[in-house]
Amino acid sequence: MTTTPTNATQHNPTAAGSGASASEAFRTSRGQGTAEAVPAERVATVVRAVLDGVHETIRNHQVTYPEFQAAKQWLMDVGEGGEWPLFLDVFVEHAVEEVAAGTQQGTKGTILGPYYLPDQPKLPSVTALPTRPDENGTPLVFAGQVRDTAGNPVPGAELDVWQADDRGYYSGFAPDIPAGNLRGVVVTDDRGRFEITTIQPAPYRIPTDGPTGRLIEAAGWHPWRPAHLHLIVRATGHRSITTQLYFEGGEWLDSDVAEATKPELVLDPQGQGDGRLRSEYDFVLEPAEGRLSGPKQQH
Ligand code: MBD
Ligand code: FE
Repeated sequence: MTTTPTNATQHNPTAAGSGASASEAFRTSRGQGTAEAVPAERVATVVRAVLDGVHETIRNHQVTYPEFQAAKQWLMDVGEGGEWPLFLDVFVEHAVEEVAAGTQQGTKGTILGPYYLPDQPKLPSVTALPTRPDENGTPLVFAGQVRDTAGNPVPGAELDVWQADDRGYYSGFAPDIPAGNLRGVVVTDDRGRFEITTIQPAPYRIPTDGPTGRLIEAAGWHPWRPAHLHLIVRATGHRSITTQLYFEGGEWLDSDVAEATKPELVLDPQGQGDGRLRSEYDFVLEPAEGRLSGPKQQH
C-alpha cells in the first residue's frame, strides 16, 4: 500500500505531531501546577517504592541486558517523540484518579488525558459546539442539569467540553482541524440547565507510528479507547469534576486501553426521529470545602 506524502500529512496525524502538541499543551497549561515542590520525604518514599518495584520485576522475570538496553532506547524515544503525556495518561493516570476519587462525592470523575486545551470560548446554555461546515458524524444533542449535592440547581456552572471528531482526531493535536473545533465552555442557565448540539465522536486509536503505539504492538495489546466526550464541570464554591462520558454498546467500552471507563459514565442516546441522537445527563457537584474551586485547582 502506498500513500502520497501529501495525503499522509493532510489526513494522517503523526504520532510525533500529536506528541509534540500534547507536550507543549502540558507545559503551557499545567506546568504551573507541577512546579509545586514535593517534600523530600515524599519524593524519597514514592520514588524508592517505584525503583523497588522495577528491581523486583527485573529479578522475578530475569530481565537480560538486551532487554534493559531495549527499554532504555524506548524511554529515549518516548521523550524525543513528546509522548510522555500520552503514555502516562493512558497507562498511569487512571490509578491517580482512583486515589482522588476516594475523597470525591457527586458525579464520578475519570482521567483528564493529554488533549485538554484551556481558555476556550464561553457558549450559552443552549448551544452547538464549533464544527466545520462539512463536519462528519451523527448529530447528537446532549442535555441535562448541574445540581449540588443537596439537589439545588447550579446556575452559571461551566461545562468545559472537548471531544474527538468522527475520525477520532482532536483539534489542536491533528493537522487540518481548525483551532477550537469541537471544544467550548458551556454555561448553564438560571435553572442549571444546558443543551449542547454536537456530533457523536469516534473511538480513539493511539497513534501506531510512535513509541507508545510500538510498545502496544510489541506486547500484542490493542490501541483503542471507546468513543467519549470529555468534560470539566466547575462552579464557584464547588469542587470541579473532570470526567468523560461514553456510549452504550460502543466498541472498546469493556477494554479501554486507558482503563478509564466507569459504569456510571455511559450515555444511552436515543434517536429523536429527525436523524439526531439525544441523551440526557445530570451532573452533581460537591461543595469546595475550603479548597479553591477555580478551573485549574483539581489537578
Ligand atoms: C485520549 O483521547 C484520551 O482521552 C486519553 C485519556 C488518552 C489518550 C487519548
Ligand atoms: Fe480523549
